[in-house]
Amino acid sequence: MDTIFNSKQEFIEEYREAVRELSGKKFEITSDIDRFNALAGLIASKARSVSARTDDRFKKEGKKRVYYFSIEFLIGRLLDNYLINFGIRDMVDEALREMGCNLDDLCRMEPDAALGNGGLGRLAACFLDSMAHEDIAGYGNGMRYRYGLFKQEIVDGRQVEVADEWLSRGYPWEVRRPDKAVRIGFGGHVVGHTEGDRIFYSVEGTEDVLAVPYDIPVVGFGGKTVNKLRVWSAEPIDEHFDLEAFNRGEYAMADASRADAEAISAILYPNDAGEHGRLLRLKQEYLFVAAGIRTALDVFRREHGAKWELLPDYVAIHTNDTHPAMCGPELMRILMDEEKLTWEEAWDIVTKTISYTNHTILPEALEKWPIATFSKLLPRIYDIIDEINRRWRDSFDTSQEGWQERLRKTSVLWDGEVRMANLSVICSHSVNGVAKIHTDILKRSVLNDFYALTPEKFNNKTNGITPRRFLAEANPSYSKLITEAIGPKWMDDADELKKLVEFEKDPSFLVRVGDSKRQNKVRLARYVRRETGLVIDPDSIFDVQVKRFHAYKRQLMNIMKVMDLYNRLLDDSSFSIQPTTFIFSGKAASSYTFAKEVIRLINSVADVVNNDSRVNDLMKVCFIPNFRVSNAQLIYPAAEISEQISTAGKEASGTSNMKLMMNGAITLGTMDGANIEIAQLAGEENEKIFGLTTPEVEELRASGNYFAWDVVNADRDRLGRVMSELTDNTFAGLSGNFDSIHNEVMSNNDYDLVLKDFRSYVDAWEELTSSYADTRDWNRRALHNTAMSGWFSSDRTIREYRDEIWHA
Ligand code: 6GP
Repeated sequence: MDTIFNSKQEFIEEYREAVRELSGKKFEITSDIDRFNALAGLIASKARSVSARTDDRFKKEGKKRVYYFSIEFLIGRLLDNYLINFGIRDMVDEALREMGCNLDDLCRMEPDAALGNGGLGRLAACFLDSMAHEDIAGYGNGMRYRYGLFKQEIVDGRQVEVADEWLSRGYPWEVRRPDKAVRIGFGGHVVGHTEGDRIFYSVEGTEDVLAVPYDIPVVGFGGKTVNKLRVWSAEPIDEHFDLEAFNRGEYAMADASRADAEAISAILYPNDAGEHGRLLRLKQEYLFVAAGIRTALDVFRREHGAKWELLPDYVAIHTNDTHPAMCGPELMRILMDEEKLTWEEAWDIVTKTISYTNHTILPEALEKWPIATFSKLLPRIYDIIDEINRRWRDSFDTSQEGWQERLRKTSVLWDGEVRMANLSVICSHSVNGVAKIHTDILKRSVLNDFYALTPEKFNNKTNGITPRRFLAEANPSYSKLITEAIGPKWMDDADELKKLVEFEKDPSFLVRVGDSKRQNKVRLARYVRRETGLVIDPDSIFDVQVKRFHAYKRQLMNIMKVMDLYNRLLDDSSFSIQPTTFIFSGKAASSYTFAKEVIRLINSVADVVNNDSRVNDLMKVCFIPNFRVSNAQLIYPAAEISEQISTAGKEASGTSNMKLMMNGAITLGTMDGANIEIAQLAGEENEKIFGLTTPEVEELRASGNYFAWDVVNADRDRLGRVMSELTDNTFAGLSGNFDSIHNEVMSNNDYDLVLKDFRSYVDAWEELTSSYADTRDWNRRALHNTAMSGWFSSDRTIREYRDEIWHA
């Protein structure tokens, strides 16, 4: 472990000085926000000097550089994480206490940078952590949104979206690099210039904006490697400020070009899937792609000169989903139009450099853009895509049967649209899914025509999570216990967690596992009380489903289970349950009506159940508003049941399932996404699996023999009753009934199979919770889950990317 302070005393002196420099005041009279900004600023400046050293070392070693292109990086707060990764958390904690302040309070001052929606964005952030830990020269390339993902408030049970002004109190981690700004052209027309026997193209008459980078350090655990996340902000090119308009009092008009340019990086689109057709989104995609490619090529040229044929040996460009799909055509454009390579030379380089990860099979998430919009905004990029598509078509062996159908499915241009997933596959040497079953589904169905043509491109990389943030930082009491048992190496190598298996036989250790869980439940209960006023009982089971709201994730099925249990408790005096707190948290895309109605239903059920003294000692329903990285870190450690209940075949991987497992929660789940690998590793006897499997779902759909009404009618007393309660005022007190949900489910013949899986789900829940009374065995299973979770470290995932895709 390299250290950035030689002693506590040295830290205290430097920190005092930093506070004074920033605020002009003596430490004792400064506010927490000044203290936070000074502390983060000090750590950031140390991180930048290590970063400079890291960079020199990489240069000397001739390391291959990996650029991870992602339109989202859901990094959350950094201070605590970086103190842990530098190995100075305890020292700083102690020093601050001596100085009369509290580290946790300062950490809470940090804005929770929400530059992402959910799974895809958080995965990118975990990957940055692991790339630095694995000493890979890995750089994030993304967008600096002025407003992060909206804040969620709950009013009368409804989600209300509020702008997230995360930059309003400054952001001490970033450094603006105007010297590295890149001019980005939109619109205009393509002009050809003849030089000898070749024609070269340029675009004239573009409207340009400036992409200005901000660098955020990425501190790897151990403190030896510090990489960078570079995020781009859009600004006007010159100060087109119209002084005359200003003097006339037309202030908005005077600064119109600034507003137009800045709009590009103003907001993060709040959909985790399926936001297309918006011009501004397309501008975002091109801006961070073109600017990021420029950075990568500048660095390469500095180190290796213009020997472009060496690019694939020294640069890997990874595209996180299809949002950076223009990396291929943009790199082609520069290599041909500026560096004068031929198409064939450039194409060879491009396809050896770029790789692609798919994150979802939902058809609405496979990005498509209208050709008319696309070609107008990016005429040269469009021409290149057109040529890629033409050559793709020409490569087809028309003597093979079925080639027309295959061409239709794999074309980039079809039906007046640009299909970004097909572009991504064609431009890449590697295509991967994010869990075994997901990759199989890509091969077998979503991308099966590509798989038939180039099976060697396809590979699986099961997702992972960083144990530094999601165990060491989020769960200090458990981490301490683990370290006492097996030593601290697990933070470096999560496989070490396996050594915990031995302790499953140690009753006193299991008691301490339970104690730590209880501490975390108390901590969460305090947070819930502070945020919502609701009192929850830390001695009840904490049953947790936290993630984006989406029909296929079936939060609806979960709350219907709660309604069913409530009905039975009221009706049947012989029926009882293990006392449980049903915890939900998550956001819905602002335009996703159904998902928002489910949020309203959960809050409406909570309103009834939590105010009914007949059941309150047995159940409470708790919706935690504004799910984000910081409160997720309080929720995972407190969870005992991990609800992973998506319709089989729909969740590509899931990552909250891994975070919850690592924190000792038992999975109640379907055989979907990474749940399958979790069950394999931990053993099905240590989880609770239920519901239709993927083949069963596919068979049922194909049979045409599924009728939702039959399922409801066959279970009138329970399921039928729950369905009626959506519309009969039982839960209408807060803000009305739920005809919307009833209609959506019935009119789509239960598309997500909520009704179909309902009974097996409730039965599974009852079986699982009835085993809670055996505290010792529950704690053993919890510990076993932690012990077997090491494989889900993103360090393992990243090593696989490094060895099998990036060859870095
Ligand atoms: C998500 C998937 O839904 C989730 O299953 C997976 O764990 C996660 O990506 C990370 O791979 N997908 C997205 O967030 C998304 O926006 C376009 O897909």
